[in-house]
Amino acid sequence: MSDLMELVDQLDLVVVRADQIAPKETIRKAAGVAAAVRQRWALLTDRVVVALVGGTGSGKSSLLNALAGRDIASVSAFRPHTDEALAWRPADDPVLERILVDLGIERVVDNETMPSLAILDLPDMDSVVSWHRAIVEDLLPRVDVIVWVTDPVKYNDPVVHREFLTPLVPYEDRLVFVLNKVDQVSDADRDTLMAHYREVLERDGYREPPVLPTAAPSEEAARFGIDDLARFLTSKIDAKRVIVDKLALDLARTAREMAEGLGTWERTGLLPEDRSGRDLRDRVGEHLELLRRTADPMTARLVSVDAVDVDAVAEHLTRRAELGAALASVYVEALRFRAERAQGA
Ligand SMILES: Nc1nc2c(ncn2[C@@H]2O[C@H](COP(=O)(O)OP(=O)(O)OP(=O)(O)O)[C@@H](O)[C@H]2O)c(=O)[nH]1
Ligand SMILES: [Mg+2]
Repeated sequence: MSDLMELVDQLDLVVVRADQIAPKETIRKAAGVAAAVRQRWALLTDRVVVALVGGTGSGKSSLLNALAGRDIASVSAFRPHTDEALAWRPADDPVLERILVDLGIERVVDNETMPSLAILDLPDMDSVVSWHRAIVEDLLPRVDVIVWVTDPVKYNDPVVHREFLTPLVPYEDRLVFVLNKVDQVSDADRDTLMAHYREVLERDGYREPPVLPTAAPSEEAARFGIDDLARFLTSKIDAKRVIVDKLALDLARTAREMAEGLGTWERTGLLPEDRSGRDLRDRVGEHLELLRRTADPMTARLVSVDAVDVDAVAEHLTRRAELGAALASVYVEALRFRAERAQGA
């Protein structure tokens, strides 16, 4: 199972070689993903980090309290409320402790009932408070599983589906959908809403999305579906499979984005492996000559014979194309790795 780490090594190599070729921000981002994949892979056990994510007031903190069976997260009728991530996690678990440190989570409460899970209560993802949103945007790509919490009023919000849920479709195995506050609707309406929510998610692109109804109000007697949610999280999630699949997809997407940023994703006539077999240096020279003849006076001056070092341009393009080829290989191999594992190979 070391193939994925070989791909991380390849991405790291590209990152090192991309200096002066790719924009600094692209390099920084790819290096960050490579490091995160390596870190999570090194701590691959049956431990899972699950995050409660959703709009303000959907009941994330209330759900965490209901799962814990005691008040560990602050709940409020005022919006937005939670302003820092809180982890409910087993004490004395060095693996989870390390993962939470890597995620930068400082507030923790002991979980005595779910030995393999750390459940995070996060601030709202649609916040008017910019740093709430920043916290969620930072953690969302890095946690293992996302419990997407919504309620009977907001589950069909087109902005949320467009901006948050549709882009997460490739990661569908990491997502569980919770329709909270179902105590506010009749049993018949609950079934209709659940069916409609599934339909909306399928329209987004999700295949068979798991949707669970819950009620987590402050009165314990009125709670509903909490045991089912706990059972789903503890027994329906195949930790290693979900995590490895996510890491492979992280790598593939990063490689592709970087190649697109370099302009090598779609082939240009200036790639060294051009079918004509002619020397790249000649082709660069011809390209510049064409520009000189056809360009407006300003551009023509920029590519004048004296100003352009054809060898340097050819070398730059060669290096760029080599990086592009390496990135394409990381992309293809990461997806192949993913597909083979999905088939149980
Ligand atoms: N009736 C009912 N009320 C709920 C339920 N879940 C939460 N609430 C209430 O909804 C309000 C918001 O709950 P919170 O748990 O603070 O919501 P949150 O998603 O953590 O909100 P932020 O921290 O602002 O993102 C509180 O007044 C809760 O008591 C539920 O299932 N049913
Ligand atoms: Mg909250």
